[in-house]
Amino acid sequence: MSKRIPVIIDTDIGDDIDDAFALCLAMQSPEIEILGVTTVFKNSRARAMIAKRLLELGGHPDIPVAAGASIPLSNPEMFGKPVDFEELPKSYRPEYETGLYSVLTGMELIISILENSSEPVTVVTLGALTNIADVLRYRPDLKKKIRQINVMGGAYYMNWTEYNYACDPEAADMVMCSGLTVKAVGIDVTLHCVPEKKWMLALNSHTHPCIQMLMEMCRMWTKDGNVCLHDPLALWSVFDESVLEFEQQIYRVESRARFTRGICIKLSDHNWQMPGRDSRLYVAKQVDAPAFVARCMDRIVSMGEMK
Ligand SMILES: [Ca+2]
Repeated sequence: MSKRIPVIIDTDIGDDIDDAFALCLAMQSPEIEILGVTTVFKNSRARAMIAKRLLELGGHPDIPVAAGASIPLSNPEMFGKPVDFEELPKSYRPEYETGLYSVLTGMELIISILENSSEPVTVVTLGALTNIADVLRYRPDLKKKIRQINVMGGAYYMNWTEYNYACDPEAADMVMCSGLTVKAVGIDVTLHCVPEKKWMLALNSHTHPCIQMLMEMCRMWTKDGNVCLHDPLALWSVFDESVLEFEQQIYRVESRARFTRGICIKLSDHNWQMPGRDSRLYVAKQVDAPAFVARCMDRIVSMGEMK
């Protein structure tokens, strides 16, 4: 098989369950090599513990995990309310503590991986973009070591302030303006990616310890068992764009307004006179949700099977 794509996964695992699904999908995807996992937003230490435990149970104790920025660049409140940056994630349990995560910060781990990689690395962001913005601020010379950034974040075709961008609008805007190739899947497409009940039943009766932890986390997050595969779609887009239609556009993330901090504004239109063809931002316009959900869930339920 062809060479694997080196990736760093930056995640706010521990609240919405889709990050844990994305990590399981990553472990089940031979197209990629996970060089490291970093965590972001609010209690990033607890998030690192969760990620480390899930990777261990999935058979990858060797993948380094580092706790990244808990606090955004400049965002003391979200949706008009203050944020408790030390709050534990909803699907955290003390049993997940292994103590084996990296002594480096998230930013340091990303820098170290980029410095030591012989080829450009793909960064996949599944939460606020604070860690990546910090890397770009402190080590702009390492841009050349980033192949592209695959982002779950934003809403591009509907009027909605998406959560990851609302967590840290300044960081999201910095990544948009970085000049790096950014492939963004927004919530307007990921909302369509809901697994049918048969997949959840298969996971509920699964015997693999990693899947059992995934479902334990799932029950702590949602009472009704509803899951939406936002983050797994961003991960999937790293190695297979056939289920997506991307559009080259210019967007900026609003950071100065009172009610719309974190909202995406399209600038590649006739008013702003910025042609999208000059942009290196590609936003997902369509997804073949049935095809993606089936392929993604098939990989996750196959965990532990002999290949
Ligand atoms: Ca996430």
